[in-house]
Amino acid sequence: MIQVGFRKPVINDEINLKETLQKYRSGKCGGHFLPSNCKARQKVALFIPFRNTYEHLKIFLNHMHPFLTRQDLEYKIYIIDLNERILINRSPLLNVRFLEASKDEDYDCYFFHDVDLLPENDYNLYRCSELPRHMSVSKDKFNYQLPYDTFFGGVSAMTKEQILFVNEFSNKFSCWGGEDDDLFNRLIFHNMTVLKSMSDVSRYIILNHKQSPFKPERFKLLSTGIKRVMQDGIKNLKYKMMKRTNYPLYTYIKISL
Ligand code: NGS
Repeated sequence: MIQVGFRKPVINDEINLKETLQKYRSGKCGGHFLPSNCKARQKVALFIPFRNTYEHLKIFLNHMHPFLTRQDLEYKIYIIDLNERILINRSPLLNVRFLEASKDEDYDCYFFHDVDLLPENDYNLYRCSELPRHMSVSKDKFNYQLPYDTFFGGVSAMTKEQILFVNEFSNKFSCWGGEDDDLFNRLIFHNMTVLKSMSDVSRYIILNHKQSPFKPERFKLLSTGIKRVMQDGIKNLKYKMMKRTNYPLYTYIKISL
C-alpha cells in the first residue's frame, strides 16, 4: 500500500552535486535555505557527522534539500569532520553542533542527523517541540521496528534550552556506540520525556556501510554516566577549529581535539 506523503529516496552512484546544486540553488551560501513565499516558523540547524563518507553525502544532500524545502523550513546543513584520522572520537564531534551553529544564528532547533539515514515520508516534520524529539523511529534495516525502547540515535532534535539543560552529550565516548544511550539517560535524569513520531511517518532508509569500530568500555561509561552529567558535556568541551568553509549546499567544519 502506498502511504500518504511517501517518497522513495533516489539512491544511485550517478548522483552528482553540480546537478543537485542547479536544482536547489538558494542564493545564500553554506547550505542555508529559506522559503520563498513565507516566513518559516522555526530556524533549524542540521548537524551531520562526517567520516570519509562522501558517497553517502552526495545521496544525502540530493535527498535532503528537496525534502526540507518542501516543508517550507528555514534551515542550514552543517557537515562536521574531525582532523584526527586514527581514533574516531565521536561524542565531542556531536557536541560541536550547538557551539558552532549558534555562532551563525540563534536557531530554534538543532538536529543531529546520521548521513546514512534518509527520511521516506514528507509528513516527518523537521522541527522541535517542547520536549526532545527522536525522529528515526523506524528503519528498513529493522523491518521498520524500533530496535529498543530507549533508542535515541540516528536522527534527533533538541532546542537550545533542552541542550543546555542536560549539558548535551558526554565527551568520554570514543569510537562507535553508547553516546546516544547516555544522552537518553541524561534526559530521563532531568525528567524529560522523549517524543517519538509515529512509526509509519518516521520511516528511514539506511544506506549500506561498514560497521565502525567499537570499544567494550562504553558499557562502563554508560553505567556511570549520570554521575558526570554536570562536569562532562558541552560546558567543558575543548576543541580547535581547523577549517570552516561555506559550500553552496552545506557548511563544512573541521575540528581537532
Ligand atoms: C546500540 C548502541 C547505540 C547505537 C545503536 C544503533 O547498541 O549507541 O546500537 O543501533 N549502544 C551501545 O553500543 C551501548 S543500529 O541502529 O545501528 O543498529 O545507536
